[in-house]
Amino acid sequence: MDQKPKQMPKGFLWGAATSAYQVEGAAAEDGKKLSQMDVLNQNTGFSDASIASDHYHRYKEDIALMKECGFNAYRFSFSWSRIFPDGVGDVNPKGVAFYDDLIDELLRNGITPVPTIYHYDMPMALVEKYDGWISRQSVEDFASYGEFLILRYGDRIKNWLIINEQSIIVEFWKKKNYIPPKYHDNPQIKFQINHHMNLAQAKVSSLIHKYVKDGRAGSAIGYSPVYGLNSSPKNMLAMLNAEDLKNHFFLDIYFRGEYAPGALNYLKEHQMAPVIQEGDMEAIREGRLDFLGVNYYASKCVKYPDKEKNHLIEAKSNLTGQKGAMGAYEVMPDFYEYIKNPNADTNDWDWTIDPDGMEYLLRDIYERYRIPMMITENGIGARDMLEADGRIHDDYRIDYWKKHLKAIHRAIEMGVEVEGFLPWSFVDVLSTSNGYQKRYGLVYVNRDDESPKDLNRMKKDSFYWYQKVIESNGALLWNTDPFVR
Ligand code: BGP
Repeated sequence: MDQKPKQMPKGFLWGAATSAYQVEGAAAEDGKKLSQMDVLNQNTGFSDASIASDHYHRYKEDIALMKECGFNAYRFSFSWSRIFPDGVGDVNPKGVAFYDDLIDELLRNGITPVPTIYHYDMPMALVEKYDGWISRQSVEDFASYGEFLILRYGDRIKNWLIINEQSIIVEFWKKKNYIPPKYHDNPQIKFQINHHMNLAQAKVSSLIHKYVKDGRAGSAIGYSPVYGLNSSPKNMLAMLNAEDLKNHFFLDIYFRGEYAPGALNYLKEHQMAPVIQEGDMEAIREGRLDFLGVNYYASKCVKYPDKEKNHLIEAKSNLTGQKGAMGAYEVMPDFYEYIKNPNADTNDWDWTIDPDGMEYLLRDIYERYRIPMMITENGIGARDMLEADGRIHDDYRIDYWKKHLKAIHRAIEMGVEVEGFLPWSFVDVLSTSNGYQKRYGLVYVNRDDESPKDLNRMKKDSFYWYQKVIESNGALLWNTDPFVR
């Protein structure tokens, strides 16, 4: 038996993640104009994005906390409308200076910046001008925005995540995009948007390769391994169908420069395939990515659609946090139907808790594409309680991350290249569906949906635990002493 103590490989990136509209606040300050997310988050019944976690004003305090925790990396996203308030044209010097300062402060503290260029927040000006991603003009405008970032910050940033969670943008296309109502009944639009994003991402990837010395282009995919309900041949086929449309459909583009044929043909049969122009696939092939950021929260389970449900049904989130209150499970007719996995536990918002899924997906993706990966999101949303003594006892989060980190380590033992762990989230942020009711952070932000209160930062128990995990480069995960966790 190999008695070498278990830990993560040398040089492993340890940190956490956030995104601009969910953490920064200052949504209309210092020259920034609104993004589609700032607008979509108004009047939801939850908090909006105008203050969020006030990171725009508190980034130095936040970076000091990252350093205290031992981070050597941090994933954040640029806000397009802070840099270009109208999406194109005049640049906003104060916005550019904010990211200069943020990046320099990270570097001064020994923390490698891992930025995302686009995390759902298309400038509202471009939505008003030409319906945002629905127009092909978005490809050129995104490339200009990306080029600006690369030329400005490329001397300090090597690893670029270009687009966050294209798969989720397709699945929740009306929630992750401001879609004018006239398109709402046309599901082809979501695959057209996706095609434009594929082109935009490929262009920016080519620019990274052109301008950044040793630069690497990546993307953060929202990824769920799909399990079949059981060994019934039809259900196994449904599993393959869902893997094709929900996973290979994106990763085949990123790493092979082509659409997964099964998924594309299915979309053609159902009049949902994107319009692909001459030269598009060449551009996509040229812009293939170098690494993958994996956002993993939950696995999915499917069966072949029941007769009475065999029609297009779009996914809807659980908005109340009452287990079982899922809005709707997605159905693609004659292809698959999402269902609750009868063999796995869930959190209060019906997200499956499945650490084995982490090992499964890492090995599965590596088998298919042989690419390096980093975990760019992973975490558990919960209603954290601030106790009278100012502590937050989030044992469930420690347990969740401990199991997922062990699964990552197992995948590494099996030969998968995993370069880092940047879980969701660093401080509590505005949830995409549930405001501040659902929290993910290592650091509590003292606010709720009703009031921003004092926005003070408080370290949760998971912060102290993670600090020790990082210090030991993961070895602590295998410590069996009940007094050490
Ligand atoms: C991912 C997003 C993040 C984040 C997270 C948690 O899909 O990239 O932006 O919010 O999910 O989701 P939610 O906030 O909906 O609980």
